[in-house]
Amino acid sequence: MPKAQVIKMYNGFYYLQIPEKQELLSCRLRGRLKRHKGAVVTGDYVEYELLEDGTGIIEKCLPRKSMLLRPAVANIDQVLITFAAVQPDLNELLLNRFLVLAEWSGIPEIIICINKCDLNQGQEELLQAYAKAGYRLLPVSAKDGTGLAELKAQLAGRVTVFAGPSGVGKSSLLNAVDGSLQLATGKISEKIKRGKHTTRAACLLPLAGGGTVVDTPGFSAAELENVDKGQLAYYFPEFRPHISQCYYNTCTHSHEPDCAVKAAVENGTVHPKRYEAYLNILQTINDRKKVY
Ligand SMILES: Nc1nc2c(ncn2[C@@H]2O[C@H](COP(=O)(O)OP(=O)(O)OP(=O)(O)O)[C@@H](O)[C@H]2O)c(=O)[nH]1
Ligand SMILES: [Mg+2]
Ligand SMILES: [Zn+2]
Repeated sequence: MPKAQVIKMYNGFYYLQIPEKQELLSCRLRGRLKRHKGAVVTGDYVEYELLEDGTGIIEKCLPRKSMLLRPAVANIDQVLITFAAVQPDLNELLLNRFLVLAEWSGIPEIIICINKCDLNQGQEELLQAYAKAGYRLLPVSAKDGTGLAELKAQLAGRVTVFAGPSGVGKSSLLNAVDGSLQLATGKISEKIKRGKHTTRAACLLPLAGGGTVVDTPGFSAAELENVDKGQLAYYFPEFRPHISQCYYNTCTHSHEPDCAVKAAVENGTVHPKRYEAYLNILQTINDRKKVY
């Protein structure tokens, strides 16, 4: 059976890139694959059959190298968590939640990209907590070109997902990196100061300079329904060296005495903002447990 990669999925259709063909092949899923959500997502390699009407049917999903849940994209090397310095304002709780989601997914490389630096360059102090946690920060501007050379170098030879809220400039950045992409972009709403969800589906795009990028629709929430509260601390990479030093091996690093994570916050090894984000997310997980 022939194999191909899912470049895009939209409205129940899956679009495959067929080697040597320009046009994408639009496919449906075989019935048994429809039964569980996420059986096939953008980025998956699949086996398919060609039908007489020129469309295809996906029979099987091949094993994945990696999988990001939101946006749902498989077989990626890195995720660029993209926010804007302003317009829309940087939402740090959402940033932290998204970092947890990416860590939980086991994406090998997680980078924080801050766009619209032409409008505000005073974000460095605010972002120190994340640099201290070990994340690479990329300040860029699709408008004046700041940081685009670094961004290009980071994208070369890899498969990268651009993820982040609507209106932060994911599509604009991709257009700035490779002018041949010509992705649609949309203005920020004057009234609600948010993006207008211009990009509607995650789509794999080959870059002129080598590498593949995935432009994705903006999101305004990061659901952590699969994150186990006992594992949460591991998704804060700078907490990891301390976790085994806590007195209780079931320590949740919140109210317990002799907690090595809290000690690391007190002695300045862990940034207090990240610890607060941890407590906040732990609380939402606890509340969720009570509901069910
Ligand atoms: N000043 C400034 N504006 C920018 C920059 N990058 C993008 N914009 C503007 O921000 C708005 C939103 O850009 P998009 O690229 O559509 O944002 P997006 O993240 O793709 O949004 P969705 O597709 O809705 O998720 C547009 O009006 C862009 O012109 C930048 O670096 N500086
Ligand atoms: Mg977009
Ligand atoms: Zn602890």
